[in-house]
Amino acid sequence: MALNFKCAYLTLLIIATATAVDKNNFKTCDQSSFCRRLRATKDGDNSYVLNLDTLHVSDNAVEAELKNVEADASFKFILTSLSGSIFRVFIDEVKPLHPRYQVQGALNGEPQVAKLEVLERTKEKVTVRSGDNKAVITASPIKIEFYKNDVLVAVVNEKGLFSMEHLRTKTPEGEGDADQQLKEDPGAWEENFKSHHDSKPRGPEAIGVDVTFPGALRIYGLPEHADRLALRSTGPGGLDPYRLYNLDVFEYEMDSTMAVYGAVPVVYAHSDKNTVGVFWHNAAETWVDIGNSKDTNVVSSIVNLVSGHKPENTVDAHFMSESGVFDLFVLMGPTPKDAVKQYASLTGVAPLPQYFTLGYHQCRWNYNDEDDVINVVDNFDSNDLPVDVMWLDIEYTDGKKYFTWDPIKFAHPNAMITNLTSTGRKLVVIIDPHIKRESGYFLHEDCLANDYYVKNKDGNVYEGWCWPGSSSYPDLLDPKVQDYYKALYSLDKFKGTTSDVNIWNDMNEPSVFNGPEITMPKDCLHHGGWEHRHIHNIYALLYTQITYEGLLKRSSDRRPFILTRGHFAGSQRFAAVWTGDNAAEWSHLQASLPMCLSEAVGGISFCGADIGGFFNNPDQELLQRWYQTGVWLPFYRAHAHIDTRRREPYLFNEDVRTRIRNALRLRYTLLSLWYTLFREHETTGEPVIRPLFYQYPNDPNVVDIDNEVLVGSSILARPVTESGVSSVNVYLPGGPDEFWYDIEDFKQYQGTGVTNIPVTLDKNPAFYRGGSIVPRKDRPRRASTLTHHDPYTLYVALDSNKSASGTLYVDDGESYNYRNKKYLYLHFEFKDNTLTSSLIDKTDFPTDAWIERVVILGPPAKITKAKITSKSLGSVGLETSYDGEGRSLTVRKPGVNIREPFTLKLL
Ligand code: NBV
Repeated sequence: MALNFKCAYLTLLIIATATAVDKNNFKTCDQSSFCRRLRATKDGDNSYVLNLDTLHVSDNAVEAELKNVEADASFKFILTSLSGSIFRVFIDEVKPLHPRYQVQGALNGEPQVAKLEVLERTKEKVTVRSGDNKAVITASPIKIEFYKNDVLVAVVNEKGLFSMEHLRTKTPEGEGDADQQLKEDPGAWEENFKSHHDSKPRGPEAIGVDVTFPGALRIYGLPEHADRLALRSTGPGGLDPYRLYNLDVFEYEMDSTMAVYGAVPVVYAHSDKNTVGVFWHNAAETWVDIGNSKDTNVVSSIVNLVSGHKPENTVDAHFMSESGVFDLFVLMGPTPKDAVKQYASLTGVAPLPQYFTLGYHQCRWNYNDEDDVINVVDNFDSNDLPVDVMWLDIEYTDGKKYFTWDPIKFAHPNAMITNLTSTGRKLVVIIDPHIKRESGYFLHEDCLANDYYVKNKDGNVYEGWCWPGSSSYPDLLDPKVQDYYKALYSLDKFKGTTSDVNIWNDMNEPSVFNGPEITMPKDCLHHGGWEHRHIHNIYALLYTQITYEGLLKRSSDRRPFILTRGHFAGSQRFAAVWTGDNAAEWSHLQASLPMCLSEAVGGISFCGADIGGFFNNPDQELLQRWYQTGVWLPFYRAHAHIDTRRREPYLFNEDVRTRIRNALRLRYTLLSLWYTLFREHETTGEPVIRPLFYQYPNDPNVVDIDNEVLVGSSILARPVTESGVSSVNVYLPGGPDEFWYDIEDFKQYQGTGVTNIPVTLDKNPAFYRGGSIVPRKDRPRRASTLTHHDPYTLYVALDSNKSASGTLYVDDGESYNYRNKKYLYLHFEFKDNTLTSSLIDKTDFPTDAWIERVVILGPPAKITKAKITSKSLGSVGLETSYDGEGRSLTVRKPGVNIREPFTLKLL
């Protein structure tokens, strides 16, 4: 056993220091029997027919029997109208041999239904309407067309790729089975991959369907992939389908459709006229083929160019899952904002995080001991580098036994934490799901004694290899396990911790070093008799939900902070995500933007990438650029592999240190903007960071741009992610009337497209949008927790009408008091040379924070002074001054507490 463990560990270290993914460890579609089968379905080859004689209409839904006429299998079809412009199509077998799995936990409660009426009904078709949405259901073969304002926007099963393999009993040689493909597929009833055997006790049970989006130019979504934001065309002979199967992929490769740690099965098909989304609610292994007519019609586009005829572009997605019921949501848009909000209405939003979580996080595998942790913070302080959070990776534990501390290196966790928190900092520690099978380890003993572990196919406790050696895994589907596990976070159980300790959930795909594709065998068994294959993609979701509820139980008035690697639709309700084990390479820095933008439209705004790159050592240029780029992603954490050189920013020469300090300071000046955006995300579902297509949906030129990121709607950043460049092209959207102001020198640009911006190592282009008001805290501090009473500077970036508006959200930054109206939500408006501040909600929050400056960009000419009027100040004259080039006008010391509504007039 010990020898085995050593071997596994050594293999892992070898893999861990390799430079490229070992593709042999992971399946291609061709190596997966169900993907092969469904992908081979021929267009139009469809034997599924709705029996409209059985149609039943209710206030919100239509139901009918669906038949596979070749196989004589019966299904129940339900189309429901949901509030907020969403349709749901649900199909299950009428009398399945075994129940088919319906996903738990991704939806944020049962969706609200909406009224639906039948407009027309014939033998072949039923047309239903809900608001300005229409669905036309054709019976033979089944097809559903979706119309927004009478424009066709999506068709389910246009190509006839719908397939739902009904559960069946195995007969010798597939005798009597009408499905030829199944008869011929050697992997249908059991399957091998490398040395792994999948016993498939229920046999084939795959489902698939195509959705076509007429008129769409691009399709986005399906995080997580290390790929561009706009999904590329895949197909037999070309790229493998985008794969959604949470996997621990070492040194994942760029520009790839391979699965990595997370799986969010939502897509948005977008054109400059319309956006429509599809959420494929399925927790099993899923592959999605993408088609875009722009990639396939090369010949016809040449012909069309000559003839002057421009056919409509079309994209399509072919969803293929190994098991489960058919449960598909159509998000009717019509704008990206609508569709993303519709998705949020189904799967939920991220609750407002604690303020400090938006500051800078310092991590490494590993900080060696308690002194190391404290020294790092001291060094940050003595170098004037802000940091909010220190992180501990797996080596803090006693022999990789989670919920314990190394008795020598971390013998006094309480003292260490007190030391840390006395400087305003927090701690995050890692907790992984694999449990060391060591007698005497309380967690293992409890799980064994209470039958809490996942079982193998024979019903015995499943054993796999992970960091601690031989390990077993909690069966998260079992409510008893959930309760038990939640309680582990209480302060009397997880000794040495305090309410200032937050949690990092890693390896929760789950990662199993000796398992098929480094994960759990699909025929492992969970509570309720479900096989792992049915629930694989929600294991991480359940794990973080338990952590979240555990932390809430532990400290009921602190908003939990959790970082998770594995994730699924709905994970945003519990945790932030990061892009896992990236590498210190420029391509990985570049990928951090599309990867997080894709997560953001997939509902998961709180995303970041390891600053510096996890594997290998970044050179100084890359490291600096990474710190500068990370400023613009919601989660800002540096992290490094155990084999890398130490790279805390204070270890570099003064030039490098200064640039990193400037990046960190810039981030800290903008924390109130990030915080306001997170609050607005919680109330509206709008993503905190946004791709250009989201904010400028009518501009067809932005559909492929994914090296720029919008922070809310007010800042556009185009980080420098290339080495050795002296200028970068920035696409500034919005047209000639949209102004953009460089955030450093306030130079004004028009939104007329590509602009070349000179850069140095100190410069990372970012712009305020004219028309926005951005509140900042410009006084440098050591940690965000020390800034609560600091004054604000309002940056008022004027649009072409010389007006602007913005918001600011303020509360105590940590508790739930904000849910009892203890907050301030302010609206700022500038027009007719007057800035006003008012409360949006009738709430209050005591604060000493005041406004120390107003900086107006693109200011009116000839202003000589200003006057502020408020209840407590009365009317007070203020000094103003233009900067040298007249790009900005500063109003000094308005001095008003932000709680107070005021009017500030330029004179
Ligand atoms: O816990 C060690 C690492 C962690 O530092 C990293 O961030 C995770 O993504 N963990 C993976 C385990 C294995 C890394 C090779």
